[in-house]
Amino acid sequence: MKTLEMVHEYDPRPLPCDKDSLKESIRDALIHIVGKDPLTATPRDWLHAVSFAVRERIIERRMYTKRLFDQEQVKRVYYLSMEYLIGRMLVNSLMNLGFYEACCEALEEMGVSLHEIIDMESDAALGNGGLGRLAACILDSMASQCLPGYGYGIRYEFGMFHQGIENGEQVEHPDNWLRYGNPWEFPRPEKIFPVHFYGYVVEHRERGQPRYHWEDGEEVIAMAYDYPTPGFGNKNANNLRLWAAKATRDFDLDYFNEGDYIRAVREKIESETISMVLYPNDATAIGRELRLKQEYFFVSASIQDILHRHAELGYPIESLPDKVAIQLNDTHPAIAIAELMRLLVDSHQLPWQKAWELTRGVFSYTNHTLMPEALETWPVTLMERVLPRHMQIIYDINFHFLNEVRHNFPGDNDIVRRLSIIDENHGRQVRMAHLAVVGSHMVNGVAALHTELLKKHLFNDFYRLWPDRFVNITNGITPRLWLNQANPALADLITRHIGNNWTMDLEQLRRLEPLVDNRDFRREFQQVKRRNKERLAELVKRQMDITISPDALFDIQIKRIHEYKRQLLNVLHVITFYNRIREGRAEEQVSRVTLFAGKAAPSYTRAKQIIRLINDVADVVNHDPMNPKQQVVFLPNYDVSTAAVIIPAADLSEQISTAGTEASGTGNMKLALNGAMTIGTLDGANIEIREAVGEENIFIFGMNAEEVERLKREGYRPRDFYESNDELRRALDMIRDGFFSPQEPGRYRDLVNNLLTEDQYMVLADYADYVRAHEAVDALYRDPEAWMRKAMLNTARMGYFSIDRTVMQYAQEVWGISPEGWV
Ligand code: 26V
Repeated sequence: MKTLEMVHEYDPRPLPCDKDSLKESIRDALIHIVGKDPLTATPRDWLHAVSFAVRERIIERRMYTKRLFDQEQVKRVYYLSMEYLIGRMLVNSLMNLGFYEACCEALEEMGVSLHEIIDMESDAALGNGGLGRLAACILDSMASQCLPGYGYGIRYEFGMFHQGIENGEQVEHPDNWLRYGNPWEFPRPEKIFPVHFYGYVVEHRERGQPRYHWEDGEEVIAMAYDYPTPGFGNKNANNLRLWAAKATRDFDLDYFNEGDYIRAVREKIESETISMVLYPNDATAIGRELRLKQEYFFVSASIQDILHRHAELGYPIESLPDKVAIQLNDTHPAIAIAELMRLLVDSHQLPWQKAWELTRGVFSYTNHTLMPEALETWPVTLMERVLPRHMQIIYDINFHFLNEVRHNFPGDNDIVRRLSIIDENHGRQVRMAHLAVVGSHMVNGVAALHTELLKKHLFNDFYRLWPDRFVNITNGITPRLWLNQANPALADLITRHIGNNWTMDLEQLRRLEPLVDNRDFRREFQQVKRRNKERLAELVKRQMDITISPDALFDIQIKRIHEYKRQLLNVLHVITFYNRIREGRAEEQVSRVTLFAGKAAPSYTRAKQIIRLINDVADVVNHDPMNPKQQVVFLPNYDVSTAAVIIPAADLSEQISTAGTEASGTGNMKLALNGAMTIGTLDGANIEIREAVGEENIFIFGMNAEEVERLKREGYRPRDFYESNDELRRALDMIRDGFFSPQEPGRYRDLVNNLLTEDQYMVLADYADYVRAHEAVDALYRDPEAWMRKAMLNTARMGYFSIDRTVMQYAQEVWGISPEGWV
């Protein structure tokens, strides 16, 4: 590790971070940047002033970090992702920089409460769910571990929609997160790259060689916005660069000579729509032209930027894989493979084989889902129209690739058809996952089971061809946000007993294990959970005017609403529990609050129905005077900030997807780390969580992935389960016959009929064992001491799931980079 060195007379003398210096910076920012009188400034003015004072200190670090990386000629890794679910930045920055306390005091002396202004900041919600949050955790880890890692993405004008609930139903509102300006970003009007669409390709010969020119069509300008990201407890800051689309006319001096002025303005607006809105994970998004343009837009700008930096640092193009690694976060940026080939072959005029060797040396690809409907394909006709040169290059890549396949599997035409990048069976489609595998030197799944299933099913042919290309790198979460920030009371308790090294070395938590036998520690642990439950109860009261009791067991399912995640299974248990109470068969059962939160894709009708059902059931259950033991809550607008309040308050974590469907899950890790017990299937990372915490400290139920496969193969008949289980039949009949929707008795008829006839995710098959597992939960919860011991062991044994372990694995096994940074 190096120490900071000033070489230029104008170099920033690192700004002091004590209370008085912060006070001065905040005051200056309020007056000179925000432009407000301290006497009349609003809470948002103060928020912006503090943010400016903090970012001054971050950008200095960024400057020195960049200098160091340049000087040491390090290899950099670029993370290409359509999504970053960052959340709020002020507290995160203050904590990573280590002056949260100082800032709190500085503001207090100025008559402002940090706590009151924190909530004014809008979440940066530039992602859908797990994949986007993983990208944000990875950025935090790279900066904290001094790895030269850069994020590239899109600066969406509108992020993930805001979810409202009206009459029990989801309504979507636009997320205008930039409305009040964004103090965290540095616009870089000089960092611009042209991005080309449409047009056609002209072939000509140059010294006997064919050369290709992509001509005509449209051009959009990608302009950079930089978000410097500070590491935790060090002096490093990396960079997240988000691209916004700007009309070329803005950079065109002839603009004012335009004849058709109105048309010119319309074209400007059209080109700027490219970065307007984040697509929800929605079946209707698939195959949309604007989405393809978004993908190519940010990929093209990023690759140009990367090559530009490489050249500026004086490196020859042949050394690209020695200086650059590019990680593809799912297939969304996979067109980067064709784009790099295009630039190497057409602009740098490298021979195809050389260009291909460099390209494969640079790229690696992470798969995040096995769900067939989520796998990206693009109609060849669309690709030909929008990106004609890329389509040619994809054909060429495929030509060379299929020759290799034929060589390895002589005479096997079937495997050629299955492996081809072009799917000929569904009206000629480009399979982006195939392009990603062929163009990468490493492909990884995100949990052990997921990687095994990739090798066995989705990528089986590829695995037979190139077994060494496949690795598993199990996901992780950042302890800085998900324990230190979200759960200050627990963080403090832990630090008092084992010191604070756990924030950067989560395996340290193992040292808590002996403390499970310490009665005082157990009591303190329990008090922390209690306080966190009170904090959540206050939020529920404030937002929904529902009073929930912190004495009850908090049973939590928070994630995107999707059939495979089986919120319906949870609802069936809620109804079963309700029926037992009504029949006086529930003396043994503990009081429960079942809390759901999550968004449904706007066009995913069934998922929206599930939200409505949860709210209908909540309405009945919560208003039944004969039911003091049970409450159901659907908390609207789940996002990073609400997750940080819910997770520390959870007793029970619902991870109940059909085995073989959830690639990993990361909410499962956040909840267990915060001392919630998991009720879950043997799916995704749940399997590894069970290994880590011990099978006696987790409630596993239902079929495993093999059993699911077998039942599907042998013919699944959900009605058999319905007919042979009285409680299940009763619950389903109540939903179907309008018990929870008396105003509209037929509301859920189709939903239930679908469960009885198809039940794609085998809810009914797992129901009985799920109810049994919940009985075991109840039995344990009745013994608070025993429960607390197990909950504590969950916290103590979750060290493996630190994102720092994940990122170090990528660094060593995939990227070939090592730490380099300031102390
Ligand atoms: C996308 C779509 C789009 C079309 C409709 C259905 C559908 C279903 C799922 C998805 C998810 C796409 C990728 C994704 O977000 N995967 C998540 O990645 C997390 C980080 O690796 C992982 O923990 C989650 O298990 C995985 O679902």
